[in-house]
Amino acid sequence: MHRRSTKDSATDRPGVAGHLWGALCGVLSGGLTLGVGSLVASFLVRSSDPVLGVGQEFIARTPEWLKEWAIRQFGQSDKAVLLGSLYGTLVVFFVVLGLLARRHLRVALAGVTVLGVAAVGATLNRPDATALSWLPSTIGTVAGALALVLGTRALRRRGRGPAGGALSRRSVVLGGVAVVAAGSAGAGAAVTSSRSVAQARSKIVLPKPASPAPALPPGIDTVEGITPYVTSAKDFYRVDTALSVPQVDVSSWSLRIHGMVDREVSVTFEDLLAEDLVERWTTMTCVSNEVGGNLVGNARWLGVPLTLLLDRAGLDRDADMLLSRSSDGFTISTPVADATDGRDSMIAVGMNGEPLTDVHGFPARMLVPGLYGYVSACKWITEIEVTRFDRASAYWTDRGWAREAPIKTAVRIDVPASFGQVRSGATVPVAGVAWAQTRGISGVEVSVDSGPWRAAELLPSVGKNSWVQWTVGLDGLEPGNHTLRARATDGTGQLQTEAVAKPIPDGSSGWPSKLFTVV
Ligand SMILES: Nc1nc2c(c(=O)[nH]1)N[C@H]1C(S)=C(S)[C@@H](COP(=O)(O)O)O[C@H]1N2
Ligand SMILES: [Mo]
Repeated sequence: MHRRSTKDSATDRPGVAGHLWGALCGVLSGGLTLGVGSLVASFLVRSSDPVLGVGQEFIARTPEWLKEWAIRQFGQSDKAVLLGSLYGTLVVFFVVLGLLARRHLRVALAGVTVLGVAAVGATLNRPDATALSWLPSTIGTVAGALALVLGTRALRRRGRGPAGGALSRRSVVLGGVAVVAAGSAGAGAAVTSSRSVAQARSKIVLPKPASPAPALPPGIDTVEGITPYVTSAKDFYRVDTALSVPQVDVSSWSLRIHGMVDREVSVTFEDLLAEDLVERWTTMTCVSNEVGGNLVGNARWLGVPLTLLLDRAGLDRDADMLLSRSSDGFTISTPVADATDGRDSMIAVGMNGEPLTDVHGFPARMLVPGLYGYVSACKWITEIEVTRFDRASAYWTDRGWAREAPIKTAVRIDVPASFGQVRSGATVPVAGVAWAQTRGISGVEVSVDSGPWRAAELLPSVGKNSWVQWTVGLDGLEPGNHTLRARATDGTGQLQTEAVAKPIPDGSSGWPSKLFTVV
């Protein structure tokens, strides 16, 4: 009895050093689980990465209001925040397991196993899962469990903390090296894959369009602080469900059009470039854009007219929906009527004179002017299934967003800045952008402190599918706080609605306002 209790005293009450060792053991085990998992995943399918799998599953199961909140709160960094909190949770989880392992190794092992099973489930649930998707999480879990067993054994054998012996110290170093090696090999493989895609992309020479876009007219971008008329790919907003940007191998890529068609059509990237390409200015907008928000951008897109490909396939007259699918299994439903009514719908391969960037859908994406992105703009597109709304549905429409989602007339005030200060006595410049794709903008008006509406000047535009910049100077404002409001009228003479609506289910509405101070 006496002997046992002396032995136990070392493992039961190991002091701070022992706790640290336990926690470290847990972190090493976690690092190995994830590192080895990622490493194996990088050799099989990127999407079978345990963390990405769990993250994607997490996104898919997150309630709508929380997702909305995250996008509003963190904007473009929503994915970084998600991954960060996922890693944080995992670190805490493994520290707890490491501390538990000392006395309840079985419980700790059960914990690792539960996590492993969850990761396997999540990766198998991915739309692009393969027959081997379960493997990375499984091997990672085995590695993590092994680390936990060995680490705990080492501790028990020494009966002391890591300060107690060279073996412990060596195993810490070894474990650490293994984690770093596995992790960096996994990361390295991911970098290599995105590099080879970047390299393939840099070799692409886009042909001159058979039908070019109009040149930019003089007189745009003339107001300081106004949104640049052309949005660069770098500054273009990004919205998608992909935790890691899909890296598509362009040499094996193809787009297949099938379903309710006379004949299936399959085109490679080379096939697309060999067609007569059209180039068009189009402003894209996300349905999640709030009034005054920046999930909107204007670019010069190069691509193959969608109707050319659809005509080749021959649509069944009963078909009313195009179901696009991306390389990562995301789906988008587009009404056939909108896509084929003569607007410049295309399968785009170029943006502002360059091939698409990976973030914006390389090698090809769909574009239908006048429809919010989630019902039109499938990135990394690989498939268009011609079908019917009563037979199929898509990712966001399954989650409560509208089936029909034409872009609503909208205006944004860019100048003055929110809560900006302007000098009294001088003319106050006011400026912004307005859009009503397919209808165009015929006027923008502003009003200060609920005073009379004043017409703004519209700067030149390149067409109805692109936004227009507007500006107006305000004189004689008293020092103090002021509220500015704006409203636009579309090309059909319809004033944009004052009714305030949230983004869900079919886009926000309402007149934007801005507070500024004359000092
Ligand atoms: N494959 C894929 N395509 C997608 C999405 C996505 O999540 N996955 N999001 C859509 C949404 S909601 C919008 S608003 C646009 C955004 O395109 P961008 O990121 O190039 O601006 O892409 C659309 N296409
Ligand atoms: Mo969107």
